Amino acid sequence: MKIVDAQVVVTSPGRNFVTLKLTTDDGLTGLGDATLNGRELAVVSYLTDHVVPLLTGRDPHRIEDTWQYLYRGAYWRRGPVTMAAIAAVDVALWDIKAKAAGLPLYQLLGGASRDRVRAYGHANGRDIPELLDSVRARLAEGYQAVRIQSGIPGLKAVYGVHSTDDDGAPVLHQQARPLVEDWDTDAYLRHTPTVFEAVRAEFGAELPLLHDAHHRLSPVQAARLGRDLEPYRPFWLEDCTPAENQEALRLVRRNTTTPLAVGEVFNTVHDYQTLISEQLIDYVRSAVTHFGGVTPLRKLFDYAAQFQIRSAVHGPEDISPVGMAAALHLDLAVHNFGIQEYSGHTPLTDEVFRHAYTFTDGHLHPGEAPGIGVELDLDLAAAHPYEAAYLPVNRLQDGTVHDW
Ligand code: GCO
Ligand code: MG
Repeated sequence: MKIVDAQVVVTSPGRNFVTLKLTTDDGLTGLGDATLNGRELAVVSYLTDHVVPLLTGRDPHRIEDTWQYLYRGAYWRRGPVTMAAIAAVDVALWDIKAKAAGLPLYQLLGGASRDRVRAYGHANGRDIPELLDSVRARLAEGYQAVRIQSGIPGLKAVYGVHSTDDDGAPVLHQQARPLVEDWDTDAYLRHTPTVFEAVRAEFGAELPLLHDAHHRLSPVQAARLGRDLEPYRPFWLEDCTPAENQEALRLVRRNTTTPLAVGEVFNTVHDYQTLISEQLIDYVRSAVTHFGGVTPLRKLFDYAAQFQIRSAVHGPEDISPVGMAAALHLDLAVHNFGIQEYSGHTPLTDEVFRHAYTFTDGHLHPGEAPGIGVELDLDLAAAHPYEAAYLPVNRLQDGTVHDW
């Protein structure tokens, strides 16, 4: 078999998605997600100008070889743009291989290690009562684990919470110029334990509660938050510090038993080396889409398993249904699965990307369709072209730029 065509598709059915579609001389097709939120066109160029010309004529079955060829062959390794491009090729090749075998991808990864995959959803509110309503809504949808994010008194717009303008109208996060959010770490550290206290008081001790600090804290601030949350038994504290400084997690780890989850901005196993080998974290959270695909993420999970660290594939709305499907096949197959982030996509997105995966009673399943189980409607995709959109930026109240 040979790859005869490679097409890069950009579509915006509500938000931008970049998809690679490979076609073989046998007429098989494979899809891979290459979406890098806010920097989409950089990956489009990487793929179109530098990867697609190398793909035609290659044997699609040689997944490991193609991965190494693109990773080592470029000399300039790693980084989100490179690894999103390689991920798209890798997933598209797995899709083709599984279709050629007539099997859902998880069967090629060793088969199912569980019957279904537990997901967590996002609950957020501008204040605690609004957050409690949001948790209620997630539970009504069937979720059995919830990430909680709350607005902070005195701050107008913070991560994970729908922002409002001065008249109280909602402000979109994705804008043609970055929205400026505001931040005050002391106010956040004071407020967050009260948020957990209120949610526990309303929903009891058993509901798994997660929280994302989105890389905003210093090591000592993160250690304090971890300690202050301990009475409420969080499922995890996510991205508490800017984790490219892996050593920072040592101080956090020494000072709290709150489980730690890290990795949505990581691209290779090297970003995790200290974190895993010193057992400084509990969950690895990279996305298939930003980590070079199924091939390296499977290796990461197997490495992490030796240290009792579990998987938690990053699954925000900016991972397309193609990236989500790939994640679910891995989730079902690996032994050390932890949890899967999932907040679903808009109905229009689900029409552009028709998928076999399902969400029932708070759990996902990748479905039994051969391959990853996603079909791309090219006409509908073309009817919703790219729209420039940036992620927000963050400033302290004196105007200093802070981690978003
Ligand atoms: C998460 C993430 C996302 C990121 C987003 C950036 O935990 O889901 O923090 O919300 O902010 O993926 O593009
Ligand atoms: Mg996060």
